[in-house]
Amino acid sequence: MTTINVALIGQGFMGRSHSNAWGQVAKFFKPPLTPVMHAVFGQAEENPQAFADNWGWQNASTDWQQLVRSPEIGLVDIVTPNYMHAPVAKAAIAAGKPVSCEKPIAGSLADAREMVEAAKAAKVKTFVWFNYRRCPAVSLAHQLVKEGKLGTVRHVRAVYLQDWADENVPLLWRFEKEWAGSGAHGDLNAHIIDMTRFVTGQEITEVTGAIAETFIKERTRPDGGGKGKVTVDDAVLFLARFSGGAVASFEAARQATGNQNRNYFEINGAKGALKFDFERMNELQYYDATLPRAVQGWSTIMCTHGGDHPYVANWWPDAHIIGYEHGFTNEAYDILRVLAGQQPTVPLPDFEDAYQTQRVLEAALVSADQRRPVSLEEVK
Ligand code: NAI
Ligand code: SOE
Repeated sequence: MTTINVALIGQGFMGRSHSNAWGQVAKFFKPPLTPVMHAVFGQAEENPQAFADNWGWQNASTDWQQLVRSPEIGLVDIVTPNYMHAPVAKAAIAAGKPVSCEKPIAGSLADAREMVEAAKAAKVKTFVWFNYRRCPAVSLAHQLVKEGKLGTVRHVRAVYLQDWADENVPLLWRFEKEWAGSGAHGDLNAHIIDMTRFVTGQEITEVTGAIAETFIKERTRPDGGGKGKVTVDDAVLFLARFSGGAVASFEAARQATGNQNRNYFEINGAKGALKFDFERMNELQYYDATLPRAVQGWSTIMCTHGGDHPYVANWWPDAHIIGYEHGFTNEAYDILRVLAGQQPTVPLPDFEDAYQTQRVLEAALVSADQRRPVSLEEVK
């Protein structure tokens, strides 16, 4: 059996979801490489040994620099705050290791560019955890557009709305530019930019009309050191054009009361339309406009049939639905396939691909700041 030793860098929310994925993947899939949960990094005060014991990591470390250089490690998996993605990735790449990194690829466009260049120069494989591509319903949407079921795509409408960030939430790293790069924008718009690029198979060529707002300007420091300034957005909205001629709107928000995790897109083409809402993640809505008008209407596809829908054959029987964590396990499977020289089940974003999403994020910030349309050609 061929194995690969994984080092996980970080042990927060994504540390838990990735630990679950690496632990589950070989039980449900037959990956060409079997991951060994070799070591996890955490800060000393987080007690990495307890995390390792709970999740099945063989070793715990408080020194990520040493860990990513260790000759025993075959894949470095990064789940730290955004501004740590670049230093960890570059150190791992310098040591010749493949890297899988959480989204957004980096806190800034400059960091993202350096990561892409380092990976190209070292010829190492890279991956970015845009996990929602691996919801079977989103994978199916990608396939339907590719098969031409929508015809020419004319409208793309995407929102990622959450409501967790009221005044009582402390000044987490997510609210500081130094750590996060941006707020709801890099956190949530990154996902819907990636998903709509993936589903349409097109690139965004222009961003215009962007608005960024920070509603809650100060928050209590988690260490009890009084109030600190919020230096990122709470909400960013923008309009865009896709390379195939479609017009698009995007909205990310953290205080959109009533929307707990509404990751939603709607795509309207000349021959049909699609709707996806993560809060009903096993379903894809499809409208076939080639049917006689008398019988046209939205149909709800339960994306749980192993014969037709990606990944689900490895999970449960029809309509025994899957959840949030399965997207990560599906992604771990595809990472292992690519590392073994095989094709992923559906396209898997690498650093270069995630850099294109980062360019769109950057274009929207420039548009909001300078109140003007921004061509993606300007954003290198
Ligand atoms: P978190 O705050 O829960 O955990 C971050 C971890 O990074 C900490 O537990 C710690 O181990 C490490 N860390 C934090 N500060 C550090 C420092 N100063 N030095 C060294 N290590 C440090 O964050 P979360 O939610 O796990 O986010 C991590 C990354 O995953 C972010 O890039 C975020 O955007 C991404 N993310 C992606 C999601 C997805 O749906 N794909 C969902 C949630 C987060
Ligand atoms: C918090 O806003 C968060 O966990 C994001 O960081 C993720 O990327 C998103 O998928 C869910 O919400």
